[in-house]
Amino acid sequence: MKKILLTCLIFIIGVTGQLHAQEESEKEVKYGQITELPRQDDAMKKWRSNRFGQFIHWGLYAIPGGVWKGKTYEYAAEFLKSSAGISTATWDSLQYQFNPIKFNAMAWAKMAKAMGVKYATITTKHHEGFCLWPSEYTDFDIENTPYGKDLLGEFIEAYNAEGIDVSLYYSVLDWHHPDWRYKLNSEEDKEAFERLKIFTKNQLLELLDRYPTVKGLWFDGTWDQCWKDNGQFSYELEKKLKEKHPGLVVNSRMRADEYGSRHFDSNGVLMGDYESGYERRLPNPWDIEVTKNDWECCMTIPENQWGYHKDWTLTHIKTANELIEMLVQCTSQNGNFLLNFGPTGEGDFREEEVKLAKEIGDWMDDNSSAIYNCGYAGLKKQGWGYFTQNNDSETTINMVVFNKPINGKYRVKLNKGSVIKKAYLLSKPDKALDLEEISNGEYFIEAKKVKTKDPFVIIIELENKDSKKFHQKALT
Ligand code: FHN
Repeated sequence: MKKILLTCLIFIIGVTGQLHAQEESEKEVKYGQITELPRQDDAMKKWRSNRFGQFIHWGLYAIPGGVWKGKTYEYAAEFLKSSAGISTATWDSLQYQFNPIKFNAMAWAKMAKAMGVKYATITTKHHEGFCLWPSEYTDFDIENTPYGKDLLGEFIEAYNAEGIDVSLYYSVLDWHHPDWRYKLNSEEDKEAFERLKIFTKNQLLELLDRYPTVKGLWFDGTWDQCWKDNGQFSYELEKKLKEKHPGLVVNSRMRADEYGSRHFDSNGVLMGDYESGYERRLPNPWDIEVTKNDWECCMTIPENQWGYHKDWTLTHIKTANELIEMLVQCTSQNGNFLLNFGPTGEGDFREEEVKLAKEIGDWMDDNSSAIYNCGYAGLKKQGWGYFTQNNDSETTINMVVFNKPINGKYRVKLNKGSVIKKAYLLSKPDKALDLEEISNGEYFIEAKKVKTKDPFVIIIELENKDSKKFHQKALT
């Protein structure tokens, strides 16, 4: 009897201690998450079903393209101003050279459509501070260039005409603006930054006023202490923007809470509407935790070039199949894939980008049913590739294959109780593949005669409703 009492006492002390520790670690966060996640409104469901987007980094940095006074700087071309130690006055004078005579918004939009993207995110203003739209809050904008016209408006109209949603990238960090401060070390700094905050808010409201069809805002340049010290401001700004533009989708980079915690608040709660920390990297493909939130990976084709760089021989250039695998992995883990293109100063794309867009588009033509409106299938990833599942189906599962097993037999471990009715190649729906049941819900699917050297899709149709919902609240 004494032993039981002692055990109970130890248990109670342990649990109380844990609860106390948890309460201790939980902070009171006033300026954290605004919208309960995952959002289930139509705008977010459309964002989620899009899966594949085109990122466009375009600004004055496209003119020198990583080369200054005959010297090539290997770092990211949009950072040439700092890489080459160029004065703001000299850099800003590039504005008077910006005349992208080859820019054809409709041609860009048709290339994007053929590639298979459902959305595009374009830099309205990168860190240099130059605005691709005629802003009433600065002369450092497209209106004061030889081009002169509303380039951003042309882009949005052309992409929307092709059925592609447009989101706007906006850098809070602004090298041009005299009131930008990295840290607020003095009263003067604080007064200056208050002016910068008003400027930022005015420009964002201006963008939403001018371009009512945009679907989202993609914030960047929010890593400095000045912004981290302004959690209440970014909280109230997100609320204001969302009140003004119902359905607006905002990335997690916009926010810091009142303790300076970014992306996730000080209690680990995601801010914004989706996590946008996966930049030029992907999660572990076996990671299930990541499937619980909406998220997006933004990716460059070279190792680290967002803006146009004249020399692409400096690093590895990703192949179409590498990029397709990243898109499929994102989809398999409930994420979106935003692939970056850096147009030249004249307004066209380098031939490598055009070629990749075509190759990816050719694959999407045959296989996009495993991408659009698809997500995590609630199944453990296997060595041959990735499972995806259409959010509107519980009995059809996609297997996107990147690694053919030497015996031509694909092991699939479904949820207990799942029974395969039939399996077939997406490219040959009338030819059922041989099945061998290994155990409850585990099978070999035999596909020995697949000749293609590209990734391909096997479709599994189940007898019964799939039980993926047991794993997680579906993000549909
Ligand atoms: O410094 C920028 C960079 O130029 C690029 O815009 C990327 C895109 O995610 N964001 C910043 C680096 O994190």
